Amino acid sequence: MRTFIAIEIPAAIKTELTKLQAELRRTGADVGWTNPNNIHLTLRFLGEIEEVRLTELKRLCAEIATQFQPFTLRLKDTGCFPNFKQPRVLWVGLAGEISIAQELQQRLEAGLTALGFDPEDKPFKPHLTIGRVKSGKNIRQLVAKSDMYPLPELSFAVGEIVVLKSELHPAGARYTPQAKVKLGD
Ligand code: 2AM
Repeated sequence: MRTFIAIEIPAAIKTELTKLQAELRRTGADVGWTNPNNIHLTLRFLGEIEEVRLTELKRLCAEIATQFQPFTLRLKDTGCFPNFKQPRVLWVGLAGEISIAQELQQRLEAGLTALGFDPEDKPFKPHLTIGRVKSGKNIRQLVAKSDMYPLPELSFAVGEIVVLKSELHPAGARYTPQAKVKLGD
């Protein structure tokens, strides 16, 4: 089962990101836009795991969730991976109590390693992926418009973490929550 651990974002934020996507679409760039309902903050991508491991994964998330109180994040800026010259992934960055998200991610990482999962080799870069660039068509316009876009600094409360199953379909990914654990419980 393809699995990851994430923070879900509220509908008001998705609405704002949909407006950003609509604006960037107008550049005519060749981008696979993330379905706004699928936009989330990934804390840890696990890839394929055996379904039996889900129980220990849920237990770990529940245990770590007790160590945190709800916190606040806000939309910050737009950007892309790996760089502006060759954008592949378009994202919206986050600010606010980001150090708490980082701490949460680090404790998850330590717990996952203790459970025998392979360590993550990439540094944690908190972001919301809004689209994936498919070709070089109109990328200059895309990057310029994304850079100039007046993104409102909307805040949202983070109150839980979610274990999600990811199924890849030609029409797009389908993410199904397997467990939701509230912070502070
Ligand atoms: P992304 O937001 O940067 O695309 C589900 O696929 C989630 O896990 C996505 O949010 C994706 O990040 C993240 N993820 C991290 N590493 C991944 C990988 N190697 N393959 C697929 N998704 C990955």
